[in-house]
Amino acid sequence: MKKIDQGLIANENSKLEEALDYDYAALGEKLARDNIDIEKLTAAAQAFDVAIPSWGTGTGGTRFARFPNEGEPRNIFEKLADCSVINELSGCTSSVSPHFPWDIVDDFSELKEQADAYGLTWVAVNSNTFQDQPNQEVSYKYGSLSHTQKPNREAAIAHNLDCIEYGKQLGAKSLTVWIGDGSNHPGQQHFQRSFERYLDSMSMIYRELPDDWEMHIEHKMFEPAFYSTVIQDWGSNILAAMHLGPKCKSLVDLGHHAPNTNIEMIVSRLIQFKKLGGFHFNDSKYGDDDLDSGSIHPYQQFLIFNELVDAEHRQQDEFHPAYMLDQSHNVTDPIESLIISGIEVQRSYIKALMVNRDNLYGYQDSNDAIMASQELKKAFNMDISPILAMARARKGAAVDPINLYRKSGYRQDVAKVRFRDPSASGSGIV
Ligand code: PSV
Ligand code: MN
Repeated sequence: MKKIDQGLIANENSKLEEALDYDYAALGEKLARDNIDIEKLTAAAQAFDVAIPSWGTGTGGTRFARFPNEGEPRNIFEKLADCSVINELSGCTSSVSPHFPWDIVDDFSELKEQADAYGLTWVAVNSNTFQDQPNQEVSYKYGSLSHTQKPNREAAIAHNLDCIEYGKQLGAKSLTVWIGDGSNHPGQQHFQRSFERYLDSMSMIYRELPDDWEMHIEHKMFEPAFYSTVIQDWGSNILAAMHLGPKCKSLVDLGHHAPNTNIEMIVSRLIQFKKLGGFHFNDSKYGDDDLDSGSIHPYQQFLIFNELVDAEHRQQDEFHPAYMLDQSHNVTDPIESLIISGIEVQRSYIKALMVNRDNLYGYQDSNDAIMASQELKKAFNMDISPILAMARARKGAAVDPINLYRKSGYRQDVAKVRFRDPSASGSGIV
């Protein structure tokens, strides 16, 4: 089942076919001079996939305001429909990551069937213990899994166990835990005791994890807690993951670090110790800005993929990181931002595949700093757009996705039926 008219895609693609063939052939010749087979890169682009967060399809906002778009999804079924549009046009986003309780439904089998019909799969389930729900008996105001009081910790543990049950019904295989726990004032929280309480709570969840599941921990330096967070950086993250066991790994959200942090090096360390669980891709200028992937620091994103491709090349053990976008779209149509972002992440991956690893290792061993950095820059500076466009064309996706999306009139069509209470805040990250 498709949301975008297949005839429209075929028709629009055919108008661009001749120019694409020409550009693709020219790039193929250029790459062949460096012994790079363009067909291998195109096949890799076709196989590449990055998951969409269900909450990313709603309009985001800040603590000051949220300006909802017309026709934004009101429930997980509508979010799923938008995810299908993103995948139909980008050809590289065939999985969806749900967030609970936002995405709870009465009948998960119906939700699974709907995703199956779109050709989408469910990945990592996300728990939410950073917000109180209506009628919740205990509050997360002062924390959840690390709360000083047992009933509050128990509620957070129980919610995570529920998330595993929902995920099982959807066919997901991992639980991602991000908590808002932390403090706003020096002295407010005992650092060691709060971490101990967190580890105790997490071990109760870990114990219930199905054998073929993984648990991913997401660190974040600040926000909503502004002085300290319980899992503030990759150090606390990997310590917790090592403490909990082999099924627990660290997840890197690009926006959750101090500006100028060498994230690619963190990635390398996590790979080395078999603790890299996955990514939340986004971009950032100042903090956890949740901007579109590759829109601010495309070279950083490439350097991260350079580490990932290097691990693939070395056939690193236990290396199967999960890729997902995690962004907040405050002023754009989320469908457009997510299409572009998925393709930008795919672009970084393909460019990293173009690095000649033997040359690079040689330059590193002979301490040739200039040539080593040029080897990376050469790949980064190459415009590989024809490869990505060809990969989309071959998958029946759109050669020019944004133009096609606008021509489809999808947003205008859903706006006619998706009425919502204008005072509702919605379930985006606000
Ligand atoms: C909040 O910063 C956050 O972006 C975390 O990264 C989570 O992954 C996401 O929200 C959803 O809980
Ligand atoms: Mn995240």
